Amino acid sequence: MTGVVIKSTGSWYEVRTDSGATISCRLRGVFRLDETKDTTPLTVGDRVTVADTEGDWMITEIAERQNYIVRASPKHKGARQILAANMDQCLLIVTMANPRTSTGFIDRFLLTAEAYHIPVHLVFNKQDILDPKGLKKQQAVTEIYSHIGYPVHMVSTYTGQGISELRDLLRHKTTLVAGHSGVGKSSLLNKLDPALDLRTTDISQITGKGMHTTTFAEMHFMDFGAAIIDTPGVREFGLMHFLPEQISHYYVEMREFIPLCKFNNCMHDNEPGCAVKQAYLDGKIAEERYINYLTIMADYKANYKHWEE
Ligand SMILES: Nc1nc2c(ncn2[C@@H]2O[C@H](COP(=O)(O)OP(=O)(O)O)[C@@H](O)[C@H]2O)c(=O)[nH]1
Ligand SMILES: [Mg+2]
Ligand SMILES: [Zn+2]
Repeated sequence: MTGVVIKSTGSWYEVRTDSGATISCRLRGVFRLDETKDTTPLTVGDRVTVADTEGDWMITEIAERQNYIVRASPKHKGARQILAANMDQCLLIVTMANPRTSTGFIDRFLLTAEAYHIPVHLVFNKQDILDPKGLKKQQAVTEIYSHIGYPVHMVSTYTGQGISELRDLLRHKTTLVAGHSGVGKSSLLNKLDPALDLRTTDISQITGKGMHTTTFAEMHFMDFGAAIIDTPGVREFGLMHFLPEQISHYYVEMREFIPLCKFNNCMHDNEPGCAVKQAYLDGKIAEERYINYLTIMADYKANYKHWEE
């Protein structure tokens, strides 16, 4: 029988079979001996084959992944944790207020998703609380992203704005839902399908750092025919395994200019003859995106040696 891993708690895995049953499985011992630096050989979204062995369900085969996302393992230095696999797309939920998502966070997320070949839609939640100033800021931010090809959606789980369009976007697909704590991910999923009944956290109790109400990634099936992966830990998502000079290639609007730089190892900072910086100076690359790029670069430069350990 085949199915998909919908939850992993370490030694047990919940698998939803293709016939729609949910079963608890163990992983056959041999898979634990793998030579990668992954902390777990199996992740939510993995396609598996299961067999009934002496009354226990065993996972006997893992299909090759179409794609996956990783983060640095919070527990084991130098190891990586695969957060999810086999996604068709990703929804990054952001808010312009209460809490405000920074474009720096959005840009880090987008470049990582580019590297893993996962299309991203930006969902701006909490439309109901934006004052005129907030709306103006949102207008500026959404223009930056839609201009470079990322679809943007304005929604409110309170008023229902944009919810039916989101259902159309998710139907018949597997979608990773990401975003900081407090932006309304759980509320949004409940709004899309109230039967999910996920726990939400009152905004006044959200303290910021280290605040996660979801401990393990989990796949949910919605009544209108959508599979959703809800995952914690996007704060650290993807901050590894890239070399600083790769980053600009994952900045979609920089790609056309990179080959025009004078030096082929150009980092697009202060090198002479840099076509990317020139594009920014000419207004062809948004200032906020370029500034964030420099910050992200500096960060990677400071850290990448550590990832190679
Ligand atoms: N004003 C407003 N608040 C929202 C909206 N969606 C969610 N919230 C609130 O935001 C807080 C965090 O929601 P939650 O779904 O737990 O966020 P999560 O941490 O991303 O899963 C809760 O207090 C929700 O009631 C919205 O569309 N508008
Ligand atoms: Mg939540
Ligand atoms: Zn350059």
